[in-house]
Amino acid sequence: MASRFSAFVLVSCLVIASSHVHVSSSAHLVKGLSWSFYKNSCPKVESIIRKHLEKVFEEDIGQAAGLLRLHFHDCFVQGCDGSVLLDGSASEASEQDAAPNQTLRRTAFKIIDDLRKLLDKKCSRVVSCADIVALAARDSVFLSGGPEYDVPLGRRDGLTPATVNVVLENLPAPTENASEILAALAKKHLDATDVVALSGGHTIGRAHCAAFQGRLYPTQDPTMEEAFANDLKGVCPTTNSTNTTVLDIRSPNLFDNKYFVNLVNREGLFTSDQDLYEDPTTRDIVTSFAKDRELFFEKFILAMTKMGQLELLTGTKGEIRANCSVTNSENPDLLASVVEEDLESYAELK
Ligand code: HEM
Ligand SMILES: *[C@@H]1O[C@H](CO)[C@@H](O)[C@H](O)[C@H]1NC(C)=O
Ligand SMILES: *[C@@H]1O[C@H](CO)[C@@H](O)[C@H](O)[C@H]1NC(C)=O
Ligand SMILES: *[C@@H]1O[C@H](CO)[C@@H](O)[C@H](O)[C@H]1NC(C)=O
Ligand SMILES: *[C@@H]1O[C@H](CO)[C@@H](O)[C@H](O)[C@H]1NC(C)=O
Ligand SMILES: CC(=O)N[C@H]1CO[C@H](CO)[C@@H](O)[C@@H]1O
Repeated sequence: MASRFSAFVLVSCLVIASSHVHVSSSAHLVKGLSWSFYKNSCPKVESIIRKHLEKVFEEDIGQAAGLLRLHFHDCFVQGCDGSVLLDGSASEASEQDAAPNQTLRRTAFKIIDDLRKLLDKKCSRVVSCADIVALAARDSVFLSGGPEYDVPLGRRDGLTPATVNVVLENLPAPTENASEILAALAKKHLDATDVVALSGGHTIGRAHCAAFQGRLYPTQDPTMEEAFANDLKGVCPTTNSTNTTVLDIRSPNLFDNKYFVNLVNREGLFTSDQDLYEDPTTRDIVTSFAKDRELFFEKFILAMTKMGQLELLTGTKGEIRANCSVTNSENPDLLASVVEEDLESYAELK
């Protein structure tokens, strides 16, 4: 397949070359998705999102990691339907109240809301929150130095928040070993290459001590490189520490293949990371990505495209949410504007 990936560091990405990669002309698309979904209804959707995120990341490139993770959580729980964005109602615990979700960055939700408003101003309410999240994840990869690629669009927003149990069942834990991670992702029709490539998302971003302290206390995980383990003990001096550290010690803010180099050197942060190298099932894939950045990029794009099509709502299913954190039927502003419209037409009739 044609693979002209472009990797720009943030400073040089003002010049965006025409190097979009269609994953493959034969890539399987879920019915209802298309490469040019908003061509007529919101032709500038991608440049509006890209421009806004360039500004956001100039201030804080860490936000890119938050947005990439948001898309992963959205897709794994009830499919990529924007349900990760829904606020919990008082009566029912939602996706946002479940444990693995507690470390999603608040700012990521704010950025999606800001994009929602920007797009509504330019195009009226046609772009789904789920598509905004998918495009924001793609831009996060690209603007952090990763590959450029096209995202098929046409996702619709879900009507139901996920319960805590659904979240826990669907999101793997960082304490799991490779065979558990492989089994969890196989349920999503992702194979070993997809699992290793997607885990490469940990080439940017941060983690809280709680996610990996079990590898330090009470006994140190013997697979951990010694100096690396000592550094981590400095970050998390006790099991109660609320500190954070970077996921990729070699190049924390750059989307590259150094995450895999870390694994080969036994400097992976989570058990779920490091065990991809320890387990013979995935070791060769890790090594091949550590040696070949372009190969990683190619497989990452394929896996992201698969992940981005998990259990979608398309066509007339679901809705286009006016406010990404609340369904339209529960949106007080929408109810108010409907009332206003009704009053106006009533006035016209008189
Ligand atoms: C394979 C199973 C996975 C597990 C067990 C896992 C687990 C975690 C955990 C525990 C954190 C740290 C959260 C914190 O403490 O703040 C994290 C962060 C992150 N994950 Fe994953 N993850 C997985 C897959 C993925 C995938 C598929 C992606 C995207 C392609 C991804 C992207 C990220 C990013 C970018 C961060 C950093 C977030 C930030 O800086 O705010 N992860 N992950
Ligand atoms: C992975 O973890 C599961 C659950 O703790 C355990 O049963 C299994 O033996 C582990 N697999 C390997 C290869 O260590
Ligand atoms: C947090 O980690 C840094 C190193 O990244 C360390 O210097 C600092 O002491 C840690 N803070 C706490 C409260 O443990
Ligand atoms: C955690 O914090 C509590 C109270 O703040 C303290 O009593 C306990 O010793 C701490 N545990 C560890 C392992 O440091
Ligand atoms: C969206 O809904 C949330 C929750 O109801 C609310 O807090 C927020 O202000 C709303 N945002 C906008 C832009 O109306
Ligand atoms: C229970 C809880 O705190 N869940 C959080 C998950 O996602 C967002 C971002 O941090 C929070 O708003 C939720 O409160």
